[in-house]
Amino acid sequence: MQIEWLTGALLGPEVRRSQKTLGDLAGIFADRVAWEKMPAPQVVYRVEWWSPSAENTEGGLSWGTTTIEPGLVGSEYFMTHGHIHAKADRTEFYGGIQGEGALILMDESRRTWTEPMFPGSLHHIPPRTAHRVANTSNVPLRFTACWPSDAGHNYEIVRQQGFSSRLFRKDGKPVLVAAAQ
Ligand code: M6P
Ligand code: ZN
Repeated sequence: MQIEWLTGALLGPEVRRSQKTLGDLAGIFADRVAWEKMPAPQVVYRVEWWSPSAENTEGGLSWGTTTIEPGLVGSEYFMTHGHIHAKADRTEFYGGIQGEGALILMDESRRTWTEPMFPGSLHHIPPRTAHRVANTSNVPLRFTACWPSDAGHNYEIVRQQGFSSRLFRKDGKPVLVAAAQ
């Protein structure tokens, strides 16, 4: 296995890849009318990762790099779906590589806050904390991640209840806005 540190790109036969398009992210962005006018096949982000241990292996780790394209749905920045770990006490590291953005975190009481992401930023996602990343720059945002093999992804909470705040561009700058209930 190899990593190209300047981009986070992973190289090797064991690398797995996935992507999420606007169509895959139905219901995730606030402005449904704007989302419907955009091309469903447009890629919002790609993930490449290496899982040397099988999923669910206690004690194992996975390593990944995510690339989020620049863009907006209405005035909301392109972002990852977001999840909380199925094993809720599992934590994770994120590290900014390229571009600028925000790590959006929400705790169990639905308090949401952000941490700025930039090349060299390093983030610890605490237990029981939902997380997603938004690209607030004009270039692809690339970040690396390391998570326990048995963390699992629970997407239901985000799909059903969303985050309590969303990141919109206002006057050219990111602003965290409480979501309509
Ligand atoms: C990071 C890690 C992965 C995650 C990916 C995309 O690389 O946290 O586990 O899958 O981001 O985020 P999401 O699963 O929310 O689409
Ligand atoms: Zn995670």
